[in-house]
Amino acid sequence: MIGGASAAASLLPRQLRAGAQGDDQASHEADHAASQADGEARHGEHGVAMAVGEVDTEAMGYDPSVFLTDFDYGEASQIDDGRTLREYTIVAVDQEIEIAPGVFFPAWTYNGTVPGPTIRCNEGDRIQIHFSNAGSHPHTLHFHGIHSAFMDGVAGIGRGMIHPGESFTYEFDAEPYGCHLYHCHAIPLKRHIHKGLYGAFIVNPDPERHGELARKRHPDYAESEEWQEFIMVMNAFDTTFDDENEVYAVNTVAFHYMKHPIVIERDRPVRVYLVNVTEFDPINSFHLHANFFDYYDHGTTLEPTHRTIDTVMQCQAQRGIIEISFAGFEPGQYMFHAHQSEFAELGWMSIFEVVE
Ligand SMILES: [Cu+2]
Repeated sequence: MIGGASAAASLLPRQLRAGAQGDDQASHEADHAASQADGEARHGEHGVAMAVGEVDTEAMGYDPSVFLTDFDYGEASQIDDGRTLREYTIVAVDQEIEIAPGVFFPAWTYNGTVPGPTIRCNEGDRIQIHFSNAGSHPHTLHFHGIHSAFMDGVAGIGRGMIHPGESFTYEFDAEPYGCHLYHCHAIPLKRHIHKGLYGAFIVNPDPERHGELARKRHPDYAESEEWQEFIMVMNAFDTTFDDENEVYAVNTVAFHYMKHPIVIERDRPVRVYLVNVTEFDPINSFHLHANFFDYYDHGTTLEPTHRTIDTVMQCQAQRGIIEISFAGFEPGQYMFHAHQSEFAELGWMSIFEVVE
């Protein structure tokens, strides 16, 4: 967001504006006072400027702390050729969501939440997505992966637009293994994506095809059990509909994992499936404090594409897998955030709480 700050700020609660204008001493002090009155825990003497209060996750029917580890393997059955068929049901619905305390956004959603369900399966599985459009606009489901052109979920190609009231079953084999995504491909694309029609699509590598290294990423193998896995979708919201974002997050709710740090068992490795769907800003990033990590671009390799880095950037729809070890580290809070400071101060800031 460039230049839209003051217009946007007038529509945000005072606390979030204070967070957005951290250099302004008066608002900064007001933020401190409001925060202390609220009994909000502060991080450090100077504090981290962020929205105070809580989003009502129960009313919204979406809790980022639950979403983090909620992988949907669908309804599994066996088909004639011996493979596994996985069926998923996705309904597009218009749904208001709360993205920061008191900040509501009129989203278009898959199954009522932003992001939609994290669809996960094993490489080679047959996938059926039973899609219905109960929303107010035509939508599609466009998966990143290898599949027939007819099933691509793009306006004017194959089955094309699914109009309100219509249904269609998308069907394909899960290829290639990796960390992918799905989203609506209706026109205008930037509006349909930014309104909330996206989710992650994870395909576990098959150890029988790719060897031992694949085992640590496949739930049927003991080597995967020690891993602490999380899905993180970097997203943002244009609350004023001027093609600039006012609120940034991982998994939708600004500062959620600052207020509810992600607990990590120190001596078990961490794997983050990271997806960037941020609209309007060309690049987002993930930066970890006090540690380094390995990165697998698109998740389509079993050897890291970057080793020992502490920051990785992704353009829109880029994604990858981050692997972190805190083994032997001092227990405590390890921050991670977008290294675009503006995004961090407007909500994309989080904490790993590393415990022994
Ligand atoms: Cu759409």
